[in-house]
Amino acid sequence: MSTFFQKVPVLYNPIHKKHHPRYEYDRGEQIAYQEVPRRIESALEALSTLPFVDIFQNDKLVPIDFLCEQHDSAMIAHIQKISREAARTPGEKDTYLYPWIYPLNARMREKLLDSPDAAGCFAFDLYAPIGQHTWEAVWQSASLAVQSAEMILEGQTRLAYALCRPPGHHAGVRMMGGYCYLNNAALAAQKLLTLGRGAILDIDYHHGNGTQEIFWDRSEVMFVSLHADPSDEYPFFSGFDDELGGPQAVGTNQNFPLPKGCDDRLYLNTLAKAIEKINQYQPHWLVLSAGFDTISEDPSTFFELTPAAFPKIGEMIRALDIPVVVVHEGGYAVEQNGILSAALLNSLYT
Ligand code: SP5
Ligand code: ZN
Repeated sequence: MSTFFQKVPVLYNPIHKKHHPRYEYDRGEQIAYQEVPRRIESALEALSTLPFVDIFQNDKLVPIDFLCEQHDSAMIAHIQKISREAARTPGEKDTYLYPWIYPLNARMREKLLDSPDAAGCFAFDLYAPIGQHTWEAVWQSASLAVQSAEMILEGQTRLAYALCRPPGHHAGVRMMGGYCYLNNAALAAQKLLTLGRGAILDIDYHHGNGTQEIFWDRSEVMFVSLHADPSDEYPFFSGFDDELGGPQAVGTNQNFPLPKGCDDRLYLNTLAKAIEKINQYQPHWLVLSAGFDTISEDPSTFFELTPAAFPKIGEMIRALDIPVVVVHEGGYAVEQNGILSAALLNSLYT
């Protein structure tokens, strides 16, 4: 093995900056879009200062066919089509098309897909608008996760970090929302299945409903998530502790809902239980859906974690002693993305 790869690869591509919607809607009120480019630039800067890190600008794009193994091809075609449509929209040059009509059954969708206002097809909320550069950003974001997995398959490293933006864990087989379009973690996991069974651990504040859906009835991937209790937090419809997997995969889905106000102590005690579940499953690899919106400073969430929790989270995951792909998810206290991702990666490595 070349000395080149003894460092930890951090995969990045600047195309994400071209995807920057201006607005989101907080119970109908227009506010600034929270999922901003600076989040990933902050993480890039902080990770660059770690002595064991090599930044790779990845330009490879994963084949569309590979994306279609986890996502409905109609949704992939839809994101591409609406991006092209946004580019052609007259008026302001950087238009984002937002859901208007939500089709709730197949017939509604079929008709709406052919309409001039199809942006709501596949959307479950208003958080995933599509602009002229959204498709290229989304495709590259997914590609960063898959290429990170590929580096592990090639034996170049046992730890890699994908600086994905847009994030992915709310995106399902045929649904988008929560700033997510394609499920980066699920796509990395699909690649890693070459090594045998594996686990996805999701530490974002919000339940990874998309990832859960994709692996719901697949026993070869265990999905374990710690998140705010969906009975009073987004996404509200999934993330309850009785969601254990489909008939072919009972027990390979494990949710750990936590109350608002959750502190380091409760969080780390719960993480120990989650990691015990993963250990019992005996996975050959782990994808970590790394969200940083659990921190007390986060403007849109209600946990009370301190930065000191993150090195502990990393140590506990490192003890699994399996290859890890870290996939960047949420985190809206913008500069905390740098501080916390560096603390996490440092503890996963050291
Ligand atoms: C990937 C990810 O973390 N997605 C989260 C999407 C849901 N965000 C909902 C935020 C609602 C809170 N409104 C912001 C209030 C600003 N003070
Ligand atoms: Zn989140």
